[in-house]
Amino acid sequence: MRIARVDVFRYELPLARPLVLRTCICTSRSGLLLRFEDGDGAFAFGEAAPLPGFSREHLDHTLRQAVMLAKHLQGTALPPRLELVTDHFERWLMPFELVNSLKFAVQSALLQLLTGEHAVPVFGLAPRPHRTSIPVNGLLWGTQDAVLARAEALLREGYATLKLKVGREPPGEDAETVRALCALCGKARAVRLDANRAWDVPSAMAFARAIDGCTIDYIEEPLRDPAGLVEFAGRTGLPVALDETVVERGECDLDQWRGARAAVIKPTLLGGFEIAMYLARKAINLGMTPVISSSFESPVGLTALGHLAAFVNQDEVAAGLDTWNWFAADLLDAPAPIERGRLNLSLADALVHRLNTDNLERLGP
Ligand code: OSB
Ligand code: MG
Repeated sequence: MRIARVDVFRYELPLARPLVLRTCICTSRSGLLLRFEDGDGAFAFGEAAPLPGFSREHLDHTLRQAVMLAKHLQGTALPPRLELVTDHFERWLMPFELVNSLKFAVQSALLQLLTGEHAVPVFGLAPRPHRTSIPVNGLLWGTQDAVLARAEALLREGYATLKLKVGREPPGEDAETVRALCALCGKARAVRLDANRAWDVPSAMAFARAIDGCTIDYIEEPLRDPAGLVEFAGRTGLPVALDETVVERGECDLDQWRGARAAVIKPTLLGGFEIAMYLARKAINLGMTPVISSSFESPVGLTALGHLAAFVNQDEVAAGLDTWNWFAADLLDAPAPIERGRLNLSLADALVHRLNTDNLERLGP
Protein backbone atom coordinates (compact mmCIF):
# COMPACT_ATOMS: atom_id res chain seq x y z
CA MET A 1 0.00 0.00 0.00
CA ARG A 2 1.15 3.48 -0.86
CA ILE A 3 0.51 6.60 1.23
CA ALA A 4 -0.78 9.15 -1.27
CA ARG A 5 -1.37 11.99 1.15
CA VAL A 6 -0.96 12.94 4.80
CA ASP A 7 -2.66 15.95 6.41
CA VAL A 8 -2.02 17.23 9.90
CA PHE A 9 -4.70 19.13 11.82
CA ARG A 10 -4.62 20.73 15.24
CA TYR A 11 -7.68 20.81 17.47
CA GLU A 12 -8.40 22.62 20.67
CA LEU A 13 -11.71 21.83 22.28
CA PRO A 14 -13.34 23.03 25.49
CA LEU A 15 -13.85 20.37 28.14
CA ALA A 16 -17.22 19.88 29.78
CA ARG A 17 -15.60 20.15 33.22
CA PRO A 18 -12.10 20.98 34.42
CA LEU A 19 -9.69 18.09 34.18
CA VAL A 20 -7.55 18.06 37.32
CA LEU A 21 -4.14 16.68 36.42
CA ARG A 22 -0.91 16.48 38.35
CA THR A 23 0.59 19.61 36.81
CA CYS A 24 -2.44 21.64 35.76
CA ILE A 25 -6.17 22.04 35.72
CA CYS A 26 -7.12 21.84 32.05
CA THR A 27 -10.27 23.51 30.80
CA SER A 28 -9.60 22.60 27.19
CA ARG A 29 -7.83 19.77 25.42
CA SER A 30 -5.49 20.15 22.45
CA GLY A 31 -4.11 17.56 20.12
CA LEU A 32 -3.34 16.62 16.55
CA LEU A 33 -5.27 14.59 14.02
CA LEU A 34 -3.34 12.95 11.20
CA ARG A 35 -5.30 11.98 8.12
CA PHE A 36 -3.70 9.33 5.90
CA GLU A 37 -5.02 8.65 2.43
CA ASP A 38 -4.00 5.73 0.22
CA GLY A 39 -3.81 5.58 -3.58
CA ASP A 40 -7.46 4.51 -3.87
CA GLY A 41 -8.77 7.45 -1.88
CA ALA A 42 -9.44 5.42 1.27
CA PHE A 43 -8.52 7.35 4.41
CA ALA A 44 -8.12 6.97 8.14
CA PHE A 45 -7.45 9.31 11.06
CA GLY A 46 -4.98 8.91 13.90
CA GLU A 47 -4.71 11.08 17.00
CA ALA A 48 -1.61 12.42 18.75
CA ALA A 49 -2.62 14.23 21.91
CA PRO A 50 0.07 14.28 24.61
CA LEU A 51 -1.51 14.69 28.04
CA PRO A 52 0.17 17.38 30.18
CA GLY A 53 1.74 15.89 33.30
CA PHE A 54 1.48 12.34 31.93
CA SER A 55 3.11 12.36 28.48
CA ARG A 56 6.83 12.98 28.29
CA GLU A 57 6.45 15.15 25.17
CA HIS A 58 4.79 18.51 24.62
CA LEU A 59 2.33 19.31 21.86
CA ASP A 60 4.59 21.79 20.03
CA HIS A 61 7.36 19.21 19.64
CA THR A 62 4.80 16.60 18.60
CA LEU A 63 3.45 19.02 16.04
CA ARG A 64 6.85 19.69 14.47
CA GLN A 65 7.53 15.95 14.28
CA ALA A 66 4.11 15.29 12.76
CA VAL A 67 4.59 17.84 9.99
CA MET A 68 8.08 16.54 9.24
CA LEU A 69 6.85 12.94 9.19
CA ALA A 70 3.88 13.78 6.99
CA LYS A 71 6.19 15.36 4.44
CA HIS A 72 8.42 12.32 4.51
CA LEU A 73 5.70 9.65 4.27
CA GLN A 74 3.70 11.27 1.49
CA GLY A 75 4.20 9.19 -1.65
CA THR A 76 6.01 6.31 0.07
CA ALA A 77 5.02 2.64 0.17
CA LEU A 78 4.40 0.85 3.45
CA PRO A 79 6.88 -1.87 4.39
CA PRO A 80 5.44 -5.39 4.73
CA ARG A 81 4.04 -7.01 7.87
CA LEU A 82 3.01 -3.90 9.78
CA GLU A 83 -0.28 -5.68 10.43
CA LEU A 84 1.47 -8.17 12.70
CA VAL A 85 1.63 -5.44 15.36
CA THR A 86 4.94 -6.77 16.67
CA ASP A 87 7.85 -4.41 16.00
CA HIS A 88 7.67 -3.53 12.30
CA PHE A 89 6.39 -0.01 12.93
CA GLU A 90 9.12 0.55 15.50
CA ARG A 91 11.83 -0.57 13.11
CA TRP A 92 10.45 1.27 10.11
CA LEU A 93 10.12 4.63 11.90
CA MET A 94 13.10 4.26 14.23
CA PRO A 95 15.19 6.95 12.46
CA PHE A 96 12.54 9.57 13.25
CA GLU A 97 12.64 8.97 17.01
CA LEU A 98 8.95 9.75 17.20
CA VAL A 99 7.34 10.77 20.48
CA ASN A 100 4.91 8.26 21.95
CA SER A 101 1.66 10.04 21.17
CA LEU A 102 2.69 10.32 17.51
CA LYS A 103 3.59 6.62 17.31
CA PHE A 104 0.09 5.91 18.54
CA ALA A 105 -1.43 8.17 15.88
CA VAL A 106 0.54 6.66 12.99
CA GLN A 107 0.03 3.07 14.05
CA SER A 108 -3.69 3.39 14.67
CA ALA A 109 -4.38 5.19 11.37
CA LEU A 110 -2.23 2.92 9.20
CA LEU A 111 -3.52 -0.28 10.78
CA GLN A 112 -7.00 0.91 9.97
CA LEU A 113 -6.06 1.63 6.35
CA LEU A 114 -4.33 -1.73 6.03
CA THR A 115 -7.51 -3.60 6.83
CA GLY A 116 -8.92 -2.28 3.58
CA GLU A 117 -12.11 -1.27 5.36
CA HIS A 118 -12.40 1.15 8.21
CA ALA A 119 -14.40 -0.99 10.57
CA VAL A 120 -11.97 -3.56 11.93
CA PRO A 121 -8.31 -2.93 12.63
CA VAL A 122 -6.38 -6.13 12.19
CA PHE A 123 -4.12 -7.03 15.00
CA GLY A 124 -2.37 -9.55 12.87
CA LEU A 125 -2.68 -12.60 15.04
CA ALA A 126 -4.90 -15.65 14.76
CA PRO A 127 -8.32 -14.51 13.69
CA ARG A 128 -10.59 -13.96 16.63
CA PRO A 129 -14.21 -12.98 16.71
CA HIS A 130 -14.20 -9.20 16.63
CA ARG A 131 -16.57 -7.67 19.14
CA THR A 132 -18.51 -4.64 17.96
CA SER A 133 -19.09 -3.19 21.41
CA ILE A 134 -17.14 -3.19 24.64
CA PRO A 135 -18.07 -2.34 28.22
CA VAL A 136 -16.42 0.77 29.72
CA ASN A 137 -15.93 1.80 33.34
CA GLY A 138 -18.21 4.74 34.10
CA LEU A 139 -16.25 7.58 35.72
CA LEU A 140 -17.45 9.19 38.94
CA TRP A 141 -16.27 12.53 40.33
CA GLY A 142 -17.20 15.35 42.67
CA THR A 143 -18.64 15.47 46.18
CA GLN A 144 -19.99 12.34 47.84
CA ASP A 145 -23.55 13.33 46.93
CA ALA A 146 -22.55 13.99 43.31
CA VAL A 147 -20.68 10.67 43.11
CA LEU A 148 -23.63 8.69 44.42
CA ALA A 149 -26.17 10.51 42.25
CA ARG A 150 -24.07 9.89 39.15
CA ALA A 151 -23.48 6.28 40.16
CA GLU A 152 -27.22 5.71 40.44
CA ALA A 153 -27.76 7.27 37.02
CA LEU A 154 -25.04 5.15 35.41
CA LEU A 155 -26.34 1.94 37.00
CA ARG A 156 -29.81 2.75 35.70
CA GLU A 157 -28.30 3.26 32.24
CA GLY A 158 -26.77 -0.21 32.45
CA TYR A 159 -23.11 0.34 33.35
CA ALA A 160 -21.70 -2.78 35.04
CA THR A 161 -18.40 -1.21 36.20
CA LEU A 162 -17.84 2.16 37.88
CA LYS A 163 -14.56 3.91 38.67
CA LEU A 164 -13.92 6.46 41.42
CA LYS A 165 -10.85 8.60 42.09
CA VAL A 166 -9.71 8.49 45.70
CA GLY A 167 -6.78 10.07 47.53
CA ARG A 168 -7.78 13.69 47.15
CA GLU A 169 -9.80 13.77 50.39
CA PRO A 170 -8.71 12.38 53.77
CA PRO A 171 -8.76 8.53 53.69
CA GLY A 172 -11.70 8.40 56.12
CA GLU A 173 -13.88 10.58 53.89
CA ASP A 174 -12.94 8.62 50.78
CA ALA A 175 -13.75 5.40 52.59
CA GLU A 176 -17.21 6.65 53.50
CA THR A 177 -17.95 7.40 49.84
CA VAL A 178 -16.59 4.00 48.78
CA ARG A 179 -18.74 2.17 51.32
CA ALA A 180 -21.86 3.95 50.11
CA LEU A 181 -20.91 3.25 46.52
CA CYS A 182 -20.32 -0.45 47.15
CA ALA A 183 -23.67 -0.70 48.91
CA LEU A 184 -25.32 0.91 45.87
CA CYS A 185 -23.58 -1.37 43.39
CA GLY A 186 -24.20 -4.63 45.22
CA LYS A 187 -22.61 -7.86 44.08
CA ALA A 188 -23.55 -7.69 40.41
CA ARG A 189 -21.63 -4.52 39.57
CA ALA A 190 -17.91 -3.88 39.93
CA VAL A 191 -16.28 -0.90 41.66
CA ARG A 192 -12.82 0.26 40.67
CA LEU A 193 -10.80 2.83 42.60
CA ASP A 194 -7.83 4.94 41.54
CA ALA A 195 -5.57 6.71 44.03
CA ASN A 196 -2.91 7.93 41.55
CA ARG A 197 -0.17 7.22 44.13
CA ALA A 198 -1.65 9.58 46.69
CA TRP A 199 -0.80 7.69 49.89
CA ASP A 200 2.08 6.60 52.04
CA VAL A 201 1.74 3.08 53.45
CA PRO A 202 0.06 4.06 56.78
CA SER A 203 -2.61 6.17 55.00
CA ALA A 204 -3.28 3.44 52.44
CA MET A 205 -3.58 0.87 55.26
CA ALA A 206 -5.98 3.16 57.12
CA PHE A 207 -8.09 3.46 53.96
CA ALA A 208 -8.06 -0.32 53.46
CA ARG A 209 -9.22 -0.91 57.05
CA ALA A 210 -11.94 1.70 56.66
CA ILE A 211 -13.45 -0.08 53.64
CA ASP A 212 -13.14 -3.53 55.22
CA GLY A 213 -15.99 -5.70 53.98
CA CYS A 214 -16.39 -3.89 50.62
CA THR A 215 -15.64 -5.93 47.52
CA ILE A 216 -13.80 -3.93 44.90
CA ASP A 217 -12.58 -4.98 41.46
CA TYR A 218 -9.24 -3.28 42.15
CA ILE A 219 -7.55 -0.10 43.30
CA GLU A 220 -5.09 1.54 40.88
CA GLU A 221 -1.79 2.69 42.36
CA PRO A 222 -2.64 3.30 46.02
CA LEU A 223 0.99 3.90 47.04
CA ARG A 224 3.40 6.75 46.51
CA ASP A 225 6.14 4.12 46.26
CA PRO A 226 4.91 1.35 43.94
CA ALA A 227 7.52 -1.12 45.21
CA GLY A 228 5.14 -2.00 48.07
CA LEU A 229 2.01 -2.65 45.96
CA VAL A 230 1.98 -6.43 46.05
CA GLU A 231 2.74 -6.56 49.75
CA PHE A 232 -0.07 -4.05 50.33
CA ALA A 233 -2.46 -6.29 48.39
CA GLY A 234 -1.37 -9.30 50.45
CA ARG A 235 -1.76 -7.56 53.80
CA THR A 236 -5.12 -5.92 53.07
CA GLY A 237 -6.76 -8.36 50.66
CA LEU A 238 -7.44 -5.40 48.32
CA PRO A 239 -6.64 -6.27 44.68
CA VAL A 240 -4.28 -3.70 43.16
CA ALA A 241 -3.78 -2.53 39.57
CA LEU A 242 -0.70 -0.98 37.99
CA ASP A 243 -1.08 2.19 35.95
CA GLU A 244 1.69 4.80 36.36
CA THR A 245 4.01 1.86 37.02
CA VAL A 246 3.29 0.37 33.58
CA VAL A 247 4.32 3.61 31.88
CA GLU A 248 7.48 3.94 33.97
CA ARG A 249 8.58 0.37 34.10
CA GLY A 250 6.69 -1.52 31.44
CA GLU A 251 9.49 -1.85 28.98
CA CYS A 252 11.92 -3.27 31.52
CA ASP A 253 9.91 -5.49 33.82
CA LEU A 254 6.52 -6.02 35.34
CA ASP A 255 7.58 -9.32 36.90
CA GLN A 256 8.24 -7.67 40.20
CA TRP A 257 4.50 -6.93 40.47
CA ARG A 258 3.29 -10.51 39.94
CA GLY A 259 0.24 -10.71 42.16
CA ALA A 260 -1.33 -7.46 40.94
CA ARG A 261 -4.79 -8.13 39.54
CA ALA A 262 -4.66 -5.79 36.55
CA ALA A 263 -2.36 -3.65 34.43
CA VAL A 264 -3.80 -0.47 32.93
CA ILE A 265 -2.46 0.02 29.41
CA LYS A 266 -2.51 3.53 27.92
CA PRO A 267 -1.21 3.36 24.32
CA THR A 268 -0.98 7.16 23.94
CA LEU A 269 1.51 7.35 26.80
CA LEU A 270 3.25 4.06 26.02
CA GLY A 271 3.85 4.70 22.32
CA GLY A 272 1.21 2.90 20.28
CA PHE A 273 -0.34 -0.48 19.61
CA GLU A 274 2.86 -2.49 19.25
CA ILE A 275 4.13 -1.72 22.73
CA ALA A 276 0.58 -1.90 24.10
CA MET A 277 0.10 -5.41 22.66
CA TYR A 278 3.48 -6.48 23.97
CA LEU A 279 2.64 -5.27 27.47
CA ALA A 280 -0.87 -6.72 27.36
CA ARG A 281 0.59 -10.16 26.57
CA LYS A 282 3.18 -9.75 29.26
CA ALA A 283 0.50 -8.81 31.78
CA ILE A 284 -1.58 -11.86 30.84
CA ASN A 285 1.46 -14.11 31.28
CA LEU A 286 1.92 -12.68 34.75
CA GLY A 287 -1.70 -13.40 35.64
CA MET A 288 -2.88 -9.78 35.35
CA THR A 289 -5.87 -8.53 33.39
CA PRO A 290 -4.87 -5.90 30.83
CA VAL A 291 -7.24 -2.91 30.91
CA ILE A 292 -7.00 -0.64 27.87
CA SER A 293 -7.47 2.94 28.92
CA SER A 294 -7.60 6.44 27.51
CA SER A 295 -5.53 9.52 28.20
CA PHE A 296 -8.48 11.81 27.48
CA GLU A 297 -8.22 11.54 23.70
CA SER A 298 -10.89 12.86 21.37
CA PRO A 299 -13.30 10.39 19.76
CA VAL A 300 -10.70 9.58 17.08
CA GLY A 301 -8.25 8.19 19.64
CA LEU A 302 -10.99 6.64 21.76
CA THR A 303 -12.38 4.68 18.81
CA ALA A 304 -8.95 3.27 17.96
CA LEU A 305 -8.47 2.33 21.62
CA GLY A 306 -11.87 0.67 21.65
CA HIS A 307 -10.81 -1.62 18.81
CA LEU A 308 -7.66 -2.52 20.67
CA ALA A 309 -9.68 -3.31 23.80
CA ALA A 310 -12.07 -5.45 21.74
CA PHE A 311 -9.11 -7.45 20.55
CA VAL A 312 -7.14 -7.71 23.80
CA ASN A 313 -10.03 -8.60 26.09
CA GLN A 314 -12.21 -11.31 24.66
CA ASP A 315 -14.29 -11.39 27.81
CA GLU A 316 -16.27 -8.63 29.46
CA VAL A 317 -13.43 -6.61 30.94
CA ALA A 318 -14.50 -2.96 31.15
CA ALA A 319 -12.08 -0.64 29.36
CA GLY A 320 -11.03 2.76 30.75
CA LEU A 321 -12.61 4.56 27.81
CA ASP A 322 -15.56 6.42 29.29
CA THR A 323 -14.12 9.85 28.53
CA TRP A 324 -16.02 10.66 25.31
CA ASN A 325 -18.29 13.08 27.15
CA TRP A 326 -15.48 15.12 28.70
CA PHE A 327 -15.45 17.22 25.55
CA ALA A 328 -18.03 19.99 25.68
CA ALA A 329 -17.93 20.63 21.95
CA ASP A 330 -17.33 17.44 20.14
CA LEU A 331 -15.38 17.05 16.90
CA LEU A 332 -18.26 15.02 15.58
CA ASP A 333 -21.40 16.93 16.49
CA ALA A 334 -23.19 13.74 17.49
CA PRO A 335 -24.10 12.06 20.78
CA ALA A 336 -21.51 9.69 22.24
CA PRO A 337 -21.95 6.16 20.86
CA ILE A 338 -22.23 4.76 24.38
CA GLU A 339 -25.26 2.63 25.08
CA ARG A 340 -25.99 0.81 28.34
CA GLY A 341 -22.40 1.32 29.48
CA ARG A 342 -20.89 -0.01 26.27
CA LEU A 343 -18.94 1.77 23.55
CA ASN A 344 -20.55 0.81 20.23
CA LEU A 345 -17.57 0.46 17.89
CA SER A 346 -19.48 0.28 14.61
CA LEU A 347 -21.27 3.49 15.45
CA ALA A 348 -18.02 5.13 16.63
CA ASP A 349 -16.31 4.16 13.36
CA ALA A 350 -19.10 5.63 11.29
CA LEU A 351 -18.98 8.91 13.27
CA VAL A 352 -15.21 9.23 13.04
CA HIS A 353 -15.25 8.40 9.34
CA ARG A 354 -17.42 11.38 8.55
CA LEU A 355 -15.43 13.78 10.75
CA ASN A 356 -15.44 17.25 9.23
CA THR A 357 -11.98 18.84 9.19
CA ASP A 358 -13.14 22.20 7.74
CA ASN A 359 -13.07 23.92 11.11
CA LEU A 360 -9.72 22.52 12.19
CA GLU A 361 -6.41 24.28 11.82
CA ARG A 362 -4.47 22.61 9.00
CA LEU A 363 -0.72 22.48 9.55
CA GLY A 364 0.87 20.99 6.51
CA PRO A 365 3.00 19.52 5.15
O1 OSB B 1 -5.47 8.13 36.55
O2 OSB B 1 -6.12 6.45 35.40
C1 OSB B 1 -5.82 7.63 35.48
C2 OSB B 1 -6.54 9.28 32.16
C3 OSB B 1 -5.40 10.00 31.98
C4 OSB B 1 -4.42 9.99 32.94
C5 OSB B 1 -4.59 9.23 34.09
C6 OSB B 1 -5.73 8.49 34.27
C7 OSB B 1 -6.74 8.52 33.30
C8 OSB B 1 -8.01 7.79 33.41
C9 OSB B 1 -8.66 7.37 32.13
O3 OSB B 1 -8.51 7.58 34.47
C10 OSB B 1 -9.98 6.79 32.28
C11 OSB B 1 -10.03 5.43 32.89
O4 OSB B 1 -8.99 4.78 33.10
O5 OSB B 1 -11.14 4.97 33.14
MG1 MG C 1 -4.99 5.43 36.97
